[in-house]
Amino acid sequence: PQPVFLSDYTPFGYLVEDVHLTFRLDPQATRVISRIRFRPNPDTTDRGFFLHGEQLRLVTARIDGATITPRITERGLTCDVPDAPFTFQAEVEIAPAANTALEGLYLSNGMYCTQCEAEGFRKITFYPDRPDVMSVFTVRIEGSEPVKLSNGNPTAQGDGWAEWHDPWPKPAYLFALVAGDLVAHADRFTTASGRDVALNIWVRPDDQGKCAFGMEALKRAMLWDEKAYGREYDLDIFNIVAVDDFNMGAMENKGLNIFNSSCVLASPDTSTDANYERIEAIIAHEYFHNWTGNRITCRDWFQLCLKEGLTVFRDAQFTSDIRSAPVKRISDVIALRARQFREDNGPLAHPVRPSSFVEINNFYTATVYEKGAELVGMLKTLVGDDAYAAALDTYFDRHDGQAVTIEDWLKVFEDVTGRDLSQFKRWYTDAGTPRLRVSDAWQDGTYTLTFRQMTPPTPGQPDKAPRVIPIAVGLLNPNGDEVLPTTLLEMTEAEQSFAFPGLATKPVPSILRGFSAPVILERATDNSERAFLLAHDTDPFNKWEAGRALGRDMLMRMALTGGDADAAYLDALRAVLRDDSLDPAFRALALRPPAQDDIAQALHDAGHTPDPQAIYQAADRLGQQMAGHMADLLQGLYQAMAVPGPYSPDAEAAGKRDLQGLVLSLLTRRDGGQTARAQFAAADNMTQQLTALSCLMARQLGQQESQAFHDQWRHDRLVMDKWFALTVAHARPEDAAAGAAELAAHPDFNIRNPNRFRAVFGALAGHAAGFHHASGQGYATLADWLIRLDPINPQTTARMCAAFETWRRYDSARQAHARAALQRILATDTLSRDTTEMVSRILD
Ligand code: B3K
Ligand code: ZN
Repeated sequence: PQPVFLSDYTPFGYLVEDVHLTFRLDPQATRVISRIRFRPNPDTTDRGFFLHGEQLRLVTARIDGATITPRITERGLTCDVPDAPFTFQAEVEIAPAANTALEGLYLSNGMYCTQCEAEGFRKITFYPDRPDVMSVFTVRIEGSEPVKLSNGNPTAQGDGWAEWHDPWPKPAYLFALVAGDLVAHADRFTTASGRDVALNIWVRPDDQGKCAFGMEALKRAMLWDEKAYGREYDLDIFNIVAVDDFNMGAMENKGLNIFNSSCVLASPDTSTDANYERIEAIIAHEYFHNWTGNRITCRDWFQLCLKEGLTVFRDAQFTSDIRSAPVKRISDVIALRARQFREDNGPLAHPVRPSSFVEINNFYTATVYEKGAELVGMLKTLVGDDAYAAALDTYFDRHDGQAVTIEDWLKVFEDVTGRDLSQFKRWYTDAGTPRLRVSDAWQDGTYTLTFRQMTPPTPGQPDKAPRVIPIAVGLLNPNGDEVLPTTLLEMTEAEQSFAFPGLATKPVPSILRGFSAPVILERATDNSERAFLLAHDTDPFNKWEAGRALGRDMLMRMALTGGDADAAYLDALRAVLRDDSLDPAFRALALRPPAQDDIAQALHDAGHTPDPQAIYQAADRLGQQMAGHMADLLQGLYQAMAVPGPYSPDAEAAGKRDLQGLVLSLLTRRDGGQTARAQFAAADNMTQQLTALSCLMARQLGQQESQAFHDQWRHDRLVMDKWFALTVAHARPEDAAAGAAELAAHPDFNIRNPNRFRAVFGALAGHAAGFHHASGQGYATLADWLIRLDPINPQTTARMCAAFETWRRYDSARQAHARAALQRILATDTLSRDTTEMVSRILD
């Protein structure tokens, strides 16, 4: 398959005045009747007329009423058109029931729904399916389903039909249709300017009791966007629909957001604290897209980060505002390192704005989303809060209703601040995580920090020029007092020094506070300085980071030598654990050691070949030694973190339960599972039930509880996903692959449901010692199942191939197993374009 290049962009030769669509719903043979008014685009002289269309059976096509016989290929349709405004009409037939790829119009549990981003609309009808073609849609749905929804406002309905009109011009990727036997959890919201908006969360009747939290989250998000960004909602109705079979989390279709049911349905007895927080964030994220994505959209798919990076940044601000800002920042950096740094350091590395792709669905990545959000955060840090606010106001004013580029975005900041952002733009165009090496000097009362930046080569980009890096720094006196509060250093050279004169004693530096740039900080430092920062840093992120670095280096050493944990480290953790002035959620983050995959990456970066089994054992030893070192504190803390009263998912209660769960995992290493069993039996909420089960299973003590859990929840799909995932996650390394394969034979396993597939095989991929087991069984088993899934659902298959992206870190025997598995996937007959691209890049 041929790649598409950013540099080849040309506008479409025609503008679309408006679109009328009629759907006659039928599982095997839905008719889609379109009437599209085109006129020549004055901005171009290119008059080639091509409409995308895939897997469509054309029944009739007309231009200005006259039947035509267009030329049709696998990718779309061409025909001769007048050099003047004209109307194109088509009737096509599609088969939603046969659509297992979950892209276009498909059926999920008898309910019709759509997913069009990025290029799914072309599986619904012939259309210029590109984001820079924006138009006004009117939709008529005919069918016996009691509820029929589309974008915009409802305009008319009768027996067996409903009509919708969306007044806001939009690209086809934001089109949506839903029809089924649904019930609404309804509410209302009045916007700042007094618009009364009807809000609905549509679900299957059984799920009606799981909507209240999502609705509250939606209203919080609507209010927040008015206050923080001055953005109001712009239709009379906002609908959310929960769908069980969905390739990702959710989709921001105009006025009709469609959600994976796991990202909207919540109840105390079936959802964990983490689920609640994620639901709140995703509802906010999709809602925020109404302005950053929908009103202002992307000119082409290379600009995906324009909407995704900005919207992730906005949802993170929202979560920080309504929960704990330091906890949110720390959690986001943990995720960034685990997913984006890993991606940036392997064969799938690509710029935040890629310059070519084969299948755009393969670029909905941690780099585009999470690193994209970091770039927005760095811009804000560099220009300051007020200029950021002014720039966003200008962006909304200047580009409302347009499909724009990263150049347009940066130009807004340049115009508002007078800054030249050409060097900053490298963050968008150059892949790779910069390494920032720091050294210091102390002379005559002046402390000097010297930084060197270096970005390693990434696929297609051997050499990297220096970037502008905002480095937030503070200085502490050896007694713990802050002598320099957080100060921003702006690094622009490959190597640069910053002097701090007039100090009485040599300070201790706290560098990259708040993680002010997505870089890897390299600094030769000793553990006593880290322990000092863990105890004294006033910046919560760097306080956590100091402990993290200690834990990482120690685990690396333990994995390499088979040795024990440092007593000094255990003492430092003990001090954090008992420090009641610290937020319990922060304490839990500080006590949780780095993930095994992070240790593997760190060992690889340090020039070692990581041994997943040795890392697994080191992590286990550390847990055992932590439990021993803190044994006398555990029962007391376990009791102290109990949250009285009925369950509430608020941040404070969730933080206590998180710390309590961590304490329980240590306690379970000492009391044979007694406390965990009691908690499992008494739990009145999923967080505590699942935590208890997880603690037991981690010690291979939970067979009975696992069975009881299974029997209790076997009729709840979302809870069963947790059970499937936990069963694999807690398998012994040597059993993980076989365990996953065995679960795939469970009567409730369903390869067509992405949540269930991810529960089992995502958990295998996430089981570092199991997936990378020396036998090669982890690789072989995942390959077996990806080969099976590919013809059913290429998107989810391709995404899960990223499990293999770290294969070159390991020893030659493991590499041979991984290569064989990857080559076996690639050799599969009629492998999808999506998976072909991913596996080829990984093997390259
Ligand atoms: N924009 C969608 C993602 C679409 C993914 C297409 N493969 C959800 C989001 O980012 O909000
Ligand atoms: Zn998004």
